[in-house]
Amino acid sequence: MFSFLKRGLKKTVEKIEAAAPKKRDKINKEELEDLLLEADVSYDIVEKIIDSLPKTVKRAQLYNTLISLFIYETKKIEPAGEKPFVELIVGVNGAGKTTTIAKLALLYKKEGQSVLLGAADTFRAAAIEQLKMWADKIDVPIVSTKQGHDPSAVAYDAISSAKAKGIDRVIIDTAGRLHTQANLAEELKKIVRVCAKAMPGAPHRKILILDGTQGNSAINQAKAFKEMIGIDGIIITKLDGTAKGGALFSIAEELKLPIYYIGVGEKAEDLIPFNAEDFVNTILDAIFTEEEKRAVPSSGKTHNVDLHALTKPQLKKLEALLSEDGYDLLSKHFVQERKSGRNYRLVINENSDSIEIHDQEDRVLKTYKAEDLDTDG
Ligand SMILES: Nc1nc2c(ncn2[C@@H]2O[C@H](COP(=O)(O)OP(=O)(O)OP(=O)(O)O)[C@@H](O)[C@H]2O)c(=O)[nH]1
Ligand SMILES: [Mg+2]
Repeated sequence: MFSFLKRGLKKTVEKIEAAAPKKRDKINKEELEDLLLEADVSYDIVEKIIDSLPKTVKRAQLYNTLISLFIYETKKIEPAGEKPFVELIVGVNGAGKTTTIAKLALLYKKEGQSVLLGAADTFRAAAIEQLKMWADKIDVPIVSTKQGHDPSAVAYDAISSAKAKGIDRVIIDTAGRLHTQANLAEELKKIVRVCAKAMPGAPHRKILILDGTQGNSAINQAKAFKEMIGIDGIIITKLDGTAKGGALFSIAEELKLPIYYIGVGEKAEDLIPFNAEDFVNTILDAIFTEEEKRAVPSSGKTHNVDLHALTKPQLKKLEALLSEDGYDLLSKHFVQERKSGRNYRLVINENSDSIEIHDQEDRVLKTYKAEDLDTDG
C-alpha cells in the first residue's frame, strides 16, 4: 500500500526532491519553508508549521507537526443495521465524481458487498451513459432515468430498489454543474431530503470529491459544499497528475474533515484508502535520510505528540486552562497567543505527565499537569 501511495504521489515527491536534491538528517527552517511551498502547502499552514519548529528540524519533529494537521474527528460512519448504506457523491463538474463512484463500487464489491448505483446526474445525457458504462464494466446494477428528469426521483428509486433487493450499498452520482450555484444548492438539498424519505438516516455519508490538481483552490469550493448540504468526508482525485500533493495538509486542516480515499489514476483500481501516517512519511522520505526514518516511532506514543489520546472532557479542560492564560487552541498541537497572534507548539513532556507550550527555541512557556486536566474545578 505504501509503495502504491508513493507512485500516486510521484510528482509531488519529485518536486520536493528537485528542490532539495540531497537527503539529510536535519533541515533548516528556511529550506523547509521553500519545500513545503513547492509542494503547494498553503502559505498560512506553512507559516504555522514553521512558527512551531526550532531552527533546524529533525524528521521526528516535522513528523509530529505534520501529522497533527490531520485533526478531524476520526469517528467513522460505517454500515450498521439496516441496509442499504447510502452514499451521496457531490463535487464540481469534472472533479472525478463518476470515476470515483466506479472505484468505490469495485472496492466494496471486492469486500464482498453488493452495490447499486444511482445515476442522479440527469443534467447531461452523457453523464448517465458514463455511469452506465462503468456499471456494466464492474458488473453492478444501476438505476437511471432520462436526461432532464428529476434527480431526486432517481435517488428515491435507487434506495427503494436496493431495499427491496437487500443490497448492501447505494452510491448516488450527482451533477456538478447547473445554471447557477443556487440551483445546484437547491437540487442537492432536495436529493438529501428525498433520500431521507426513501430511508430514514439516508444518505449516511455525503462525500465531496475534490480535484487534487487544483491544490489549495479546492478549499473554497469545499467550504461552499459544506455550507450547502454538510459534508462528512472527502475524496481527493488525480493526485497522480499533480505536484500539489502538499495541499492535502491545508485541505485537512482547514476543512477539518476526514479524507477517506485518494484517487491516483483513471482505472477503477486506482483508489487508495487515505492514511495520514503513510502520507506524511512519503513526504518525509523525500527530504530525510533513511537512518532518520528509524528514529521516528511508527506507532504508539512519541513523547511529544500523543495529544490524540486526550479524552473530550480533558481537551475541554485544557482549552479552558489555555484560555485563562491567554492562549487559543488552534488544533490539538498548536496554540495561538491572543495578544501577539504568535503560534506555539503543544508538547507532551518526556514522562507523558504534562502538556507544555513550547516556543520556537523549544523553551517551555507554560506547563499543564495531566492531573489538572481531570479535575473540574
Ligand atoms: N489521472 C487521473 N484522472 C482521473 C482521476 N479521477 C478521475 N479522473 C479523470 O477526470 C476526468 C473527469 O472525471 P469524471 O469522473 O467524469 O468527473 P465528474 O466529476 O463526474 O464530472 P462531471 O460529471 O462532468 O461533473 C475523467 O477523464 C477521469 O478519467 C484520478 O484519480 N487520476
Ligand atoms: Mg460525472
